[in-house]
Amino acid sequence: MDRATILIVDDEISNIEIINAALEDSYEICFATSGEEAIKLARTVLPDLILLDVLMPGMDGYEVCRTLKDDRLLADVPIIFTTGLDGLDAEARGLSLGAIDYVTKPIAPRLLSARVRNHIELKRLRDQLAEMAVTDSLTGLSNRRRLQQTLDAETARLARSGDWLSVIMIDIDFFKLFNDTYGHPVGDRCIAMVASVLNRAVRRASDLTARYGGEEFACVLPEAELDAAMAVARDIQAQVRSLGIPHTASAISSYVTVSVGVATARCLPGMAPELWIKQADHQLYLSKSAGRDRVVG
Ligand code: GH3
Ligand code: MG
Ligand code: MG
Ligand code: MG
Repeated sequence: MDRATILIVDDEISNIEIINAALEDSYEICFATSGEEAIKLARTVLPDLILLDVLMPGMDGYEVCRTLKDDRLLADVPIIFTTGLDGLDAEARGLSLGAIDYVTKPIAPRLLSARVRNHIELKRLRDQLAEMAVTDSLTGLSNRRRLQQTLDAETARLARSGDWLSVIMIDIDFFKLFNDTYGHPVGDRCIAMVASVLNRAVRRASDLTARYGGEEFACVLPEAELDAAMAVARDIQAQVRSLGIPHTASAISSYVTVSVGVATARCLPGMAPELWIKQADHQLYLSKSAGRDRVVG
């Protein structure tokens, strides 16, 4: 398991040294000596936890906390205030700003490392749950929820530059007959193998492969024009065929095949993400009508 990264923020180096000594054996540590520096560093390293001093010249800890909570990328990073200020008011204020815990100086190293360990563990579990909530368990591809989130985000982002977006829809041919012939468990394995083809064919980090429903899949390709998207789609179609999964009941082949629809358009402000899905689905329908095992774009 990767070591978690902790960002220590304190204007006094001696405090950083004490905290570092308590944690360095178990975690990757980075530190900042001002609020401004902390925010910059947090955006580049995306820490798993932040230990944040309250009293600092310039931006104080409360202000840093507020800024981090407003940042989409950093809002979920747990923050523990470490401060010489004690008293109910200071603690309540820190917690009400969204900090997860509050420890007062002088730091008790054993107590601090125990609290940090618990919060890191909670963060891992939360990250795992969040990942599960957007992942299809049979194939490991994104599920429909992440597909929708990604489409929403990408259409909004690409509309600002008027850039291209392509969506590919893939559907396994005569799959009901496949299940009828080989049984549902073999059908599940077939779905998983087709999914692995998608992951091989779609390579850019910004691309997304998703299970849209039963034996249907979707790929989102930001900044891909029609030629690029068609090439990916043909690659998928050819690779599925060359998996060579027997399908004796298919009316068109001895092997499992897929039909593919491609939708490509420039993103413009106000265009709904559903347009791409609808269009790709329509092209997929044309591909089925034209005989299956082909790409229509
Ligand atoms: P077409 O070529 O027109 O796409 O025909 P088809 O039989 O593939 O289309 P249809 O949509 O009628 O059937 C899809 C089948 O996929 C029906 C359903 O039993 C099966 N299916 C859906 N989800 C799963 C799944 O998770 N596992 C398995 N094994 N089968 C599934
Ligand atoms: Mg201080
Ligand atoms: Mg279908
Ligand atoms: Mg089908």
